[in-house]
Amino acid sequence: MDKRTTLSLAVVSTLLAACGGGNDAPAPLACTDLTTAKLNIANLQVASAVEVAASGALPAHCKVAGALNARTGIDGKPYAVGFELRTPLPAAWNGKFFFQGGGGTNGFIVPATGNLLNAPSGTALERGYAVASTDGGHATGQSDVSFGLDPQARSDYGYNAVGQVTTVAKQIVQARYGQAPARSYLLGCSNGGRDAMVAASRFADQFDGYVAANPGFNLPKAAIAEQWDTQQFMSAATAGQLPKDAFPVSAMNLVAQRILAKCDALDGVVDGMVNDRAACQAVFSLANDVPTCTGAPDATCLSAAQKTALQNVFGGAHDSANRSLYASWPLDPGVAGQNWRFWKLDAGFAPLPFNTLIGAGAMGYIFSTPPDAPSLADGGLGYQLGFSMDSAAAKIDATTATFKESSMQFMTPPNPTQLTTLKARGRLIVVHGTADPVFSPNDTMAWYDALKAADANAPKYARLFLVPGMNHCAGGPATDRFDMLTALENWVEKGTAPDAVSATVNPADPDVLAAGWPARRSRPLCAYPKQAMLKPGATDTEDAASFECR
Ligand SMILES: [Ca+2]
Repeated sequence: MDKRTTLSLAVVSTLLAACGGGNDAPAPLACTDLTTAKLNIANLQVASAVEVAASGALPAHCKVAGALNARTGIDGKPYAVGFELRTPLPAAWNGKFFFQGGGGTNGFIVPATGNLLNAPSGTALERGYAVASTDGGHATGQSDVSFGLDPQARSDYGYNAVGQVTTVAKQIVQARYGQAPARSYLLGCSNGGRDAMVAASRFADQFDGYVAANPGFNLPKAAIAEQWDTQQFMSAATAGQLPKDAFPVSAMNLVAQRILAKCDALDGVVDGMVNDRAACQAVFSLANDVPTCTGAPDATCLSAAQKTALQNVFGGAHDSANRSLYASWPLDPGVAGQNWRFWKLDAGFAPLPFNTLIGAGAMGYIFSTPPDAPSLADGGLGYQLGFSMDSAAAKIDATTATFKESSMQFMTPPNPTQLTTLKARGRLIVVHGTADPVFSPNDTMAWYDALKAADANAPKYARLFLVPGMNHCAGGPATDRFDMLTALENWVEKGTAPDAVSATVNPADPDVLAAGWPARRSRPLCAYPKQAMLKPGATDTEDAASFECR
C-alpha cells in the first residue's frame, strides 16, 4: 500500500467516523447477549441464544432460535416466521452467510448446519459459514398443509419467510461479529431450490450466489401434474389395484431397459447411463420401443393400457382442450430408480405414491384459491382422482378478496427471464436430475432457454447442469455426488465460471448397487445445453477425464 492510499483511507475513515459509521460501530455481542432486548430488531423475538460445544464434525458455534411477526391467522391459529441461525466462533467465521433452503411444505425448522446436499461430505457450518434456516412461516409440522387456509401463511411460505429471515439473520450476524457478511449464498433442493430461484428474482440484492437444485420452479403447475399422474396410472389399474400394483417394479425396469437399449450408446459408451438426453428423446418412443403384451402383462411387455398411461404421464398434464398445464418429462433410465418409484408410484411407508400423499393436500389447501380443503382421510387418492384438469386446475391462477395473491404469484419467481439485479451482482447455478419424478427438468430447461432468448449473456450469470439418471435431489442410477457450493464460490469470488463440474456415484445408493457400477465412477456434469460424451479414443470409461462436454 503506498502513502497516497494510506492517506486516502485515513481520510475516509475519519469521515466515516464523523458520520457515525466506521470506527464507532457497535462492539460484537457475545452469543448469549443476542437477546430480543439487546438486538432490538422490529418484530423479532429471540427464544434462545446458546453456545453449542463442538460435536462430531460440527464445530463449536452459537445457536439462535427466534421468530418474526408472531400473529394470529384468519383461521384463528398462531403463526410466526420461525428461524434458526448458527454462527461459528468469531475466529472460525469465514466472513460469509449461508441460507439453507427448505423442503416440502416446510413447517418445522431444519437445524441450520448448512446441508450441502450432494456434496460428498460436510456442512456449510463446518466450512465456516454463518447459517440460517426457516420453517417457512408456519410451525404446523412436516405434513400439515392446513396453513394454506391463512393467506399470510401462504405468502410467508412462498417467499416472505426467506426474505425476512435473510434480512434479520444478517443483522444478527452483524451484531455477533461486528461486521456484515462479505458474501451471502442460498442453497437448496426441491422447495429449497424454488426458494433459491425465487430469491434470485425477488431478493437478488441480498445474495451473491445461489444453488437451485431440482427446483420446484412452477410448483403449483407441478402439483397439477401430481394429480394428473395419479389419474393416468390409475387408468391402467384393474379393480382394487393402486398405482403401485398397476405399475410393478418390473414394468418400470422394462421401460428403463428399453430406453438403455435405444440410447445408452449414443454418448459413446454403453455404461447404463444416457448422457445424450437430447438425442434419446428424439429416437426413443414408448409406443414403438416397448413391446405390447398379447397376453397377460409380464416383465417383457406392457399392456396397451399401461403404455397409454405412461405416454400420458411423460407427455405431461393437459386440460380437456389438450392445452399443456405443466411440462413433458424426459424418458431416462432413472425412471426405474427407487426414488422415482417413491414419488410417482409407491411411497413404501404407505401404499400410495408420495405425489398423492403430499400432492393432494398441497394442491387442495395451499395452491387452490379459494382452498378446496378436501378430506385427506384416504391419503388423498379420492381428491386426486376427482381433480378436474379444467375447473380445479384453473384455481392456481385465481384470487379472491381474502386470498389476494394466486398461488402462481406467491410460489413462482416474478419475471424469471428478467433477472436484472442478479445479472448485476449475483450468480445462479441450477441443477436438475433428468429423472426427477416431482419437478420436470423439461420445465427447467424451458425456463433456461427462455432466459437465454431474452438475454444472450445469461450464461454469464446463470447456468443449468443436468444430472443424467438422477431422481429428486439425489438417487437413481446417477453420479449424484458433486460440490456445487465450491463451484459457486469459485464463480462468485474468483470469476471462474463453471463449464463442467465433476461428479461421482454414491457407492451405497441402492440403484448404483443394483446397476453394479464401480465406486470410482465419475462423470463431468456439463453446463446445459452441452452433454458429457466419451472423448474419441478414451479407454477408461469410469473416469470423468475420459469425457468431454459437447
Ligand atoms: Ca451411455
